[in-house]
Amino acid sequence: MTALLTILCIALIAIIAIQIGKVTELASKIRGEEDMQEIVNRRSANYSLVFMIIFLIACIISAGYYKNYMLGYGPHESASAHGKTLDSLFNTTLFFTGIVFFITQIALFYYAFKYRGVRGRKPLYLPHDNKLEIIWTAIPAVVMTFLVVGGLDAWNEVMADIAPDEDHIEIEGTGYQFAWHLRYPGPDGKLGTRNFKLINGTNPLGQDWTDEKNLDDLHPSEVVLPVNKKVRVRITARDVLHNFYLPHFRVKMDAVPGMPTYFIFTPTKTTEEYRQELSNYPEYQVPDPNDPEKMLWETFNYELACAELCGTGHYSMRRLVRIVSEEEYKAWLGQQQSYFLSSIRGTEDDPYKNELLDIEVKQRKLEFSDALQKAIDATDTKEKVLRLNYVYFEPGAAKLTELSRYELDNLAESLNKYPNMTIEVGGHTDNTGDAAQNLTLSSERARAVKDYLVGKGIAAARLQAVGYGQNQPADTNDTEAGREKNRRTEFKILTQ
Ligand SMILES: [Cu+2]
Repeated sequence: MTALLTILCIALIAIIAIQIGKVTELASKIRGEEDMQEIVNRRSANYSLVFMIIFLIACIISAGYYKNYMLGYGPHESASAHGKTLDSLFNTTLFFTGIVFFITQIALFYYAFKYRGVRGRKPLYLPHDNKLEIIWTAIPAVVMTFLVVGGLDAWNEVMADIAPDEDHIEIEGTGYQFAWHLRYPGPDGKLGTRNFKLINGTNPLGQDWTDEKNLDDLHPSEVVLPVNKKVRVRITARDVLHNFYLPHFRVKMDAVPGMPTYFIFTPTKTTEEYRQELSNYPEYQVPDPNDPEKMLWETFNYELACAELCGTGHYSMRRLVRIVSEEEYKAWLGQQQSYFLSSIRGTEDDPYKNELLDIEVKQRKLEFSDALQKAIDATDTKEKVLRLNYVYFEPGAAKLTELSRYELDNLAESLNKYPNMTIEVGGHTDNTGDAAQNLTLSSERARAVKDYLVGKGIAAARLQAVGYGQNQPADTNDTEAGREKNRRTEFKILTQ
């Protein structure tokens, strides 16, 4: 409807213009050509002055009207430390170019008015004027020098790399058609090496799994960063040119295939703080069209975009960015799974198939002490029984596998930590084979665990070894998964 009305208005204006033209033509025939020309000139000159005034006023009003939507003003002051420098640089430039803008617009229209065609007036021909040339070369040159020097200074400050030993987090963003693949270092704080030749369906970044630094790296789906902490973003691309753009932080850097770039910034406002800031402005106290239950300020999120038109799916490169407190960041980081452990471990790309990795040892240790703490705190005797998840035996024998020692060492350590604790080690089998043999095997296996612990210096009196055979299944014996659950070694806390 609006479009139709607009078209109708334009058509009407065109018709009016044509009619005026016709009337003018007719009038000129009656009054004489020259008289008429002068009247037209004066009228056009007046119109252009009116146009200039309306135009300049509209410029000022629209700037005021849209101020709170624009980056750099109102609630959109930079959310990063360096962003303030860039914003003030921008405002300085805007100040000088604004002055020039108004002077040139006013001069342009004023002179068009002043020197309109008047009968008998001779044009002045000005071939060259040294004074004028000097003025309009020297003034811009001086202003430009200040702007460029100031700009260079700001550039050097913003682009300075991390100093050695400076506290920071390093993350990585890799652009591809059409998303960002993010990578965070794991607990070691270091990103592992990459090699483009290793990129395949399961290794999207070409991480070299023989580099231990890669094993704990995370591939999160959103950018989460702690407030007031320096972040160095490594920026790479896998196919075409992309651009890593965080508008609210004034971070923008090309992602170039084959040429890693970087950007360093310090977020200074959490997402929540930014929302609170927005809530002070009436422009954001309106319902969000996408979620009418909430106000616009409540649904605000920082975002990562691609600022390079990189193909048809370019728009889908948007990612959410959350800035949180240090504690929230640590909690979030703790929930993220290492990409190697969750997607590569145990597959044919895993170069460590028959070893236990340091990170796994640490992870299992934590898992064990968490479970033990729960059992110690529990009042129900059923909850005092813990399964030794990583204790295995050679098939049909009571010989512990090599990798079982890690879990047993955790148990031995805990027994040392709680000197009054006594436990019963229980061996269990599934129901395949002879029941009597199963009972013997489970007793021998429980015994093997006890012997191992005694070997680690735990007093034998604190340990009882009992074989339960197939008599206490934990699950059904009808499925392979159930039987696997039934073949187990447990320990029960007797006293603590
Ligand atoms: Cu892109």
